[in-house]
Amino acid sequence: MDVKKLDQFAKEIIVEAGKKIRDAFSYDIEIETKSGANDLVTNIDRETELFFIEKIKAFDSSHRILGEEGMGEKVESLEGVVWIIDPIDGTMNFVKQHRHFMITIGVYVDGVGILGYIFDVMREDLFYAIAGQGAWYNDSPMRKLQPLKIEEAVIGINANWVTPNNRINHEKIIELVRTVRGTRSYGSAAMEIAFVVSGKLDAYISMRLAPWDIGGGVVIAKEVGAIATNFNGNPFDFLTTDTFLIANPYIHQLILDNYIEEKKML
Ligand code: 2AM
Ligand code: CA
Repeated sequence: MDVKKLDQFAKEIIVEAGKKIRDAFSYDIEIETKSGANDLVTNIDRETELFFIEKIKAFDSSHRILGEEGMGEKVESLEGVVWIIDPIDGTMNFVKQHRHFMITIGVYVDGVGILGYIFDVMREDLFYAIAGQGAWYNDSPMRKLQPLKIEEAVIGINANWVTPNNRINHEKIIELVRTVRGTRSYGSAAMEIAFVVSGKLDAYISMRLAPWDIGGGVVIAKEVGAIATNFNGNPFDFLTTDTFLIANPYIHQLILDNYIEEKKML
């Protein structure tokens, strides 16, 4: 497989899709809810996913597409070449803020990530990696993550988890928030992952992510030495939703051991 050519093609369609999404702000965006009132989808999410499917199938019809909006074929295994796509990650930001939403794509061959992309559509900023060759922020190579202490860390976490909830022990999260230098919450998992791999955040914690939220990000993570696991310290399960912690390698285990205590689901 010609990875360079595939990378070139992926970048072209991501940039083109980004332009289409920015142009959509001049038209009507139709907003619907999915699993609940805060789970949004728009016609633009669907149109963007279809755009990717058409382009990829024309490039190589044997490639399969696992997209959040489910417009590709049903993907139940990661055999062969699979593109894991979130056409808009952070749909609430897209609808409400008109910024801070990402296109994110991971290309997997027999379950192994070979290309990863996170594209900030409004800033036209691209974080990407080619497995084994390194990671880049636009044209600049990204550095390996450097040692740091937990007290110096800035972490991404949703404020919900600092309040009593049935997923994790919030008292431990309060301790974590008091220990670190600062917290942020951006509303796009892919954006928070892009920030961790480029050292703008030192960890990001989420109770429930889907394969398309992280498929691109974990490929980039590997190249810069960021560690990405579920709360058990195991690799994320790509065929379902899972808990997720991505962090600077110097604090990943420490966060898991000291601050994350999952509650048993009834
Ligand atoms: P989305 O905007 O593509 O749905 C914070 O809301 C982050 O979690 C966003 O990146 C969002 O992606 C993702 N997210 C929202 N609801 C989710 C769900 N039910 N399962 C997995 N990820 C979800
Ligand atoms: Ca999405």
